Amino acid sequence: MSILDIRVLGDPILRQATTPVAAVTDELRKLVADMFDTMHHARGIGLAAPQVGRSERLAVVEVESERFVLINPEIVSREGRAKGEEGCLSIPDIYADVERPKSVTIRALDESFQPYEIEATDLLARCIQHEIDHLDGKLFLDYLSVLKRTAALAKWKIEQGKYPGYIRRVALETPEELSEHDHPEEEL
Ligand code: K1U
Ligand code: ZN
Repeated sequence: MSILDIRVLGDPILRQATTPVAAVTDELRKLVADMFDTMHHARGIGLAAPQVGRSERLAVVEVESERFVLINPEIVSREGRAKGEEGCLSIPDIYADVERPKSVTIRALDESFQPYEIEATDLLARCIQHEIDHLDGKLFLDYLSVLKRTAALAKWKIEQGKYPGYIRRVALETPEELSEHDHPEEEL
């Protein structure tokens, strides 16, 4: 198992579109396992390939012990609207409410390259949409009002000094540093 470094806001890879996965190889299977390990270690509920410096259209999600490997995912339908708090492992310590569809149906391939479809709601739907956004070079900050985005970027300007080269070495973060990310002092 390997804990991968996480790219943070400012790394151009987070703004680039990804490339569809053509086949599942042993290397891809190892990447998926490492992404789950990295997500667990960083105490996240999702992680997309660009966040670990990769350009494949691939993400992992685990919400309430339900885990999904999303290869080449697409949203096929959306329903309702809901506001909820979001954070991002690539923008540590910044949290904000984001409005998105409450439920989505998605189609993707699993780790065995088998197609599946799921209908997700609430936090699972939010997390899946957040991860698919990563695969399209989009971040949750893009949904904020100019005022809230400006406040978030001002806070990030201070925070980003902790991440030289836009790299967050989660494997080296202390338990105290990891739990600091879990407790937002204030939401934007
Ligand atoms: O992709 C990522 O950056 C992971 C991100 C996923 C996510 C969290 C919350 C809403 C939508 C998507 C995280 O796991 S951030 C850390 C986290 O566990 C969390 C933060 C706020 C609310 C709930 C969970
Ligand atoms: Zn994110």
